[in-house]
Amino acid sequence: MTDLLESRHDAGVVRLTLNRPTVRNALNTDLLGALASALDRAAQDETVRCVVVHGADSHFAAGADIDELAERSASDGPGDPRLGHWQRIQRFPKPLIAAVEGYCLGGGCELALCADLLVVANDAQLGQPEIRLGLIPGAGGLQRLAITLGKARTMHLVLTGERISGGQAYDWGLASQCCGHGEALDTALATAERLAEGPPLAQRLAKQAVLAVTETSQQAAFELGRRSFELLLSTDDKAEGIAAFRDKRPPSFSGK
Ligand code: CO8
Repeated sequence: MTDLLESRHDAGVVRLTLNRPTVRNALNTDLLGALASALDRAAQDETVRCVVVHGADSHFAAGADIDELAERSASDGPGDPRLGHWQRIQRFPKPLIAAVEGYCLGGGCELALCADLLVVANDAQLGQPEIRLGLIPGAGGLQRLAITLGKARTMHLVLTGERISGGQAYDWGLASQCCGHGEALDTALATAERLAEGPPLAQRLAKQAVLAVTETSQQAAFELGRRSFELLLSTDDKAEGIAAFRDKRPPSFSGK
């Protein structure tokens, strides 16, 4: 089965479906690479004006693939292909909308936060549970949360790993639209259709200008977060966190 489904919703809108439903659409290297390549193609194709990304089977994505994460260590470093895939996703220059139902966790939440517009079902569940694996968010999610939510709420989310509902994410300013259960994709596609009729050059520059205010000036913080994530990949606590997830038991962390 293909991990990423790609279709034209209408003339100017591409729909990308994360499609690993048996693992709640967890983002493995192949899926991330396919997503990055699809966005590269959409960026080059003048007929594409807007992209909507969502998950199959009523969930967005439950994070990085924990089986792959178990094998990663600090020595993978900048040569790790996943890093390049994330960078290509984050550099997509046209409007990108994430339509979120169900679980939107860890790297899945980080992917949703990369989108320019986030449409959430009110009962979706968003969170950064990496701390329970002895890790931190490594793809810019921590920084994007801090920029939008400020210190107190971001600390709470990343230190406890607790989830918030889609309704809460909307109330806190993380999401641009909130809708009922099962309505996120249609709501996102309707917004995408409107964007596809807009002026592409002005949209591209508007996106750049907003990111310049909210993200570009924070590059040192993004870089520190990425390096901290890489360091944590080789700790005993990460190994214990992942073992505990697999054994379906609470972890016992040693601080090493
Ligand atoms: N990776 C791999 N497999 C997963 C993942 C995942 N992230 N999430 C769920 N699965 C698998 C489960 O192992 C299970 O498999 P099996 O059927 O073989 O036992 C199957 O999906 C269904 O899962 P559950 O039985 O647990 O289903 P529930 O509905 O009870 O729970 C949850 C769903 C809440 C999503 C639960 O599975 C869960 O907590 N998953 C882990 C969530 C998590 O910790 N995510 C963070 C991962 S770390 C991360 O994302 C770091 C990103 C770093 C980016 C770095 C860029 C450089």
